[in-house]
Amino acid sequence: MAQKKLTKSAQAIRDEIVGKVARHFGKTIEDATPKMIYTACALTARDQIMGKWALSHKIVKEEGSKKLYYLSFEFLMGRLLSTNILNLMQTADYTNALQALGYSISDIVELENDAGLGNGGLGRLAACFIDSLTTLDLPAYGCTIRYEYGLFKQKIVDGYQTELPDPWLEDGNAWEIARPEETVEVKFGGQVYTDWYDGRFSFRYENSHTILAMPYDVPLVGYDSKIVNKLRLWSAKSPDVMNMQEFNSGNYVRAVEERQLAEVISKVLYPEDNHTEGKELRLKQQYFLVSATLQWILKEFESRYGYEWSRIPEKAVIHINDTHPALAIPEMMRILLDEKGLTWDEAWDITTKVFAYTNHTVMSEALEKWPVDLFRKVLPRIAMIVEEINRRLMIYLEEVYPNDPLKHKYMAVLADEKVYMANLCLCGCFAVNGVSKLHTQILTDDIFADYCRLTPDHYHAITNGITFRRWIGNCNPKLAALITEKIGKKWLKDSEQLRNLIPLAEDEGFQQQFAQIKRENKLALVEYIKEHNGIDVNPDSIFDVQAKRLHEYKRQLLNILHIIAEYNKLLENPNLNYYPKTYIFAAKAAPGYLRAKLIIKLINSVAEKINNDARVNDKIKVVFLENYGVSIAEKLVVAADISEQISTAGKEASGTGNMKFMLNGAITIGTLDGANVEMLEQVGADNIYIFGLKADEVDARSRYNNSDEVKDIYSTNHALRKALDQLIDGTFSDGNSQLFRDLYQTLVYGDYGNPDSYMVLRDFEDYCKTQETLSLLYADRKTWVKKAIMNTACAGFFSSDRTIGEYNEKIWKLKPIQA
Ligand code: 26W
Repeated sequence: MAQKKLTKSAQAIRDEIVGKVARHFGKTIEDATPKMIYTACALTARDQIMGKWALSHKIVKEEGSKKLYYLSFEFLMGRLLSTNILNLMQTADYTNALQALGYSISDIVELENDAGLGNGGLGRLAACFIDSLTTLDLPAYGCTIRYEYGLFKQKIVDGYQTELPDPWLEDGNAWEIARPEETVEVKFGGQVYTDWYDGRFSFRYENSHTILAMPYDVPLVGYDSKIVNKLRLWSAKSPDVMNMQEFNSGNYVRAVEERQLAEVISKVLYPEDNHTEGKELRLKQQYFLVSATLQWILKEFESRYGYEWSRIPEKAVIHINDTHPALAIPEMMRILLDEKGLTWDEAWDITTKVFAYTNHTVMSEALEKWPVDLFRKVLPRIAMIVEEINRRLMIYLEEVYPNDPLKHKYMAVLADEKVYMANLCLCGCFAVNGVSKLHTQILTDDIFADYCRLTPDHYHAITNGITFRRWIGNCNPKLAALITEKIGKKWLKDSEQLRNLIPLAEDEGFQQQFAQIKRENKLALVEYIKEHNGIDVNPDSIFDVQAKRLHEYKRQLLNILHIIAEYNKLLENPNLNYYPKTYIFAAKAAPGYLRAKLIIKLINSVAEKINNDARVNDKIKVVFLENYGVSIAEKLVVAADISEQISTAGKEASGTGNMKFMLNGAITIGTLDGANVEMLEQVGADNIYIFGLKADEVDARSRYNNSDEVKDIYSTNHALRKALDQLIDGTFSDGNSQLFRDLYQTLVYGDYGNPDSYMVLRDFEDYCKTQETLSLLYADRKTWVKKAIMNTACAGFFSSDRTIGEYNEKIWKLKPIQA
């Protein structure tokens, strides 16, 4: 291929890459491996970011800016090279420089391991937020654990999910900078003694066990921004290289064992999502992150403002991303009381002005509660502080809600020997928010209602968002370029400008270009599926995608039961006029969530049967893509025609995948749940397909046993009944009638006598009808494409820049840096 003449800036980048390969690896370009080229690219981008960083640091310091510390156990960053290059606005230069060296940028960026430090929505949201914060020039630090192993890799073996470790740091991490000089000590266990000293109580810890927390910083650039922020990742280290006493007495294994035990704290991310189990190691992780982070925050503060502790809320705001980092509240109290010598009232006054909390789920099994005994053993001083917070809370509650012991118990931080983390946040934070309008309404009217009545102005609804730089700019470059060609380039930073596309929805030329890009993206996915699953997929079939964690409330079961019914229908009517359809699933299940894993097996078994049945082969295909994560999401959202957002209404706090599909022109089939409600508001009822029970209808049904209603549906809806019966007649399990019996059982009879708790049967008929409407619509290509364009055009509201703007206005009150 003839090479383009390089621009000056592309030449400079090419020379930088060549230089890095030489200096870092001692190789010429000809001898370098592609992985070396990747690392060299990352290092050149990092150099530029570092240059900006020093400057930005100076400005933040000079301006004395208030800073946000966003504490989260998960930051699902994905790959960084291409988004960093995009944010530096150098995509074209890197593309051309690499091409001149004989490489394609898309191959090179694929060599980076995903930073998979998260389970799902909550972790990816944190990553989108940090991009928007930086893009908006707001000073912020993300704080998390440097897990040596991210979320497990999923491998499908014989249709079953198996889990493999994710050693993402194995080849090194070009983006991080170790900061050993900022290491702090975190103490666990031991005993607490009180002394009367200098006219006041003081607390002494004895026999506690020290673990070192060493930070690694990843600098972050925003899109066309002035500031460089950072993600701080804490890694656990043992203070002792090895125990020399053991070593000298010949116990070589024991000598290093202790060290390993210490370091296990930052070894692996817990793979549970929407479920908590109360494991000691998890509690240690929680305290490790918050203690290290708070020590750092207060040290920074002290070095600038001395002992003026009451000014902390002026200079820092600390965000607690779900309850997992809630121990930051008692830890702040501990440091202010025991180390800085403040009184309880002084310390509490500061603490309750610094912390803000976001709730991300209403699923009761996800609400954290810890046995207080475990607290007393692992965190004895924190246990004392929590007890005191609770004692004072009870006095206050008796004043505001007199003679109501049940309510007091429900609102307690400590009750029945358990620590209730959400209540700790509600009584210790100055702001609380839900992640969509509907979700916030459920919080304020229902599960947090009694707290909300006390300080209603603390409660906010802030609908989630996604960063458009990654979720269209980077993953759908052709569509991004087409949009820029039509409405100018400002939309990547000013997302409401996408509305300027609305008139183009009627423009035939634009429709064709839009449809052509979707087709090209589908072709790329077809190739990926062929390579990874060995399945031939028709690019002209409807791509119907459900990609998200596997959970009963997300109802992959509803989707697969409908597919089974479609399959049956086609077998019964071979001449049916049927628009070809490809159903694509991608989902990880928590390793201990057996029913979710069984649903994965069912999807794979149904896929196996249908894909190998010549009678329906040109009509339906079912694909399960293994190892879903950020990078696979990037391939799926751009290629989908239909986006499945079919959770039981009231259960999905917001969803953010829904927004990614919408932005890239997929049409949603969904319930009135989470942010779907607001998608409907934005795009209008003509352009989104809503079905099923509403949240209040679901709620009403959850309050009484409705076996009769379920029985009635089972006996009257024949297609559904047949699909259900096929779960236990061996159709999809080589004659084994037991394999999927648990799924049948929970739907038809229920776990505790309450059948169909996620309303799969109740919503089935409406779902099928809506699917049929969509298939008919797809055949009318023009109308479909028009609606698809409308989805992209109306997605502007879902930019995380808007979300961050709202957080800042309502809660954080940070000032964008000026200079
Ligand atoms: C302690 C175990 C655990 C781990 C993770 C419990 C709960 C979680 C998260 C709260 C689960 C989660 O990711 N929730 C999702 O958060 C997204 C971002 O706000 C929302 O869009 C999703 O609807 C919500 O399920």
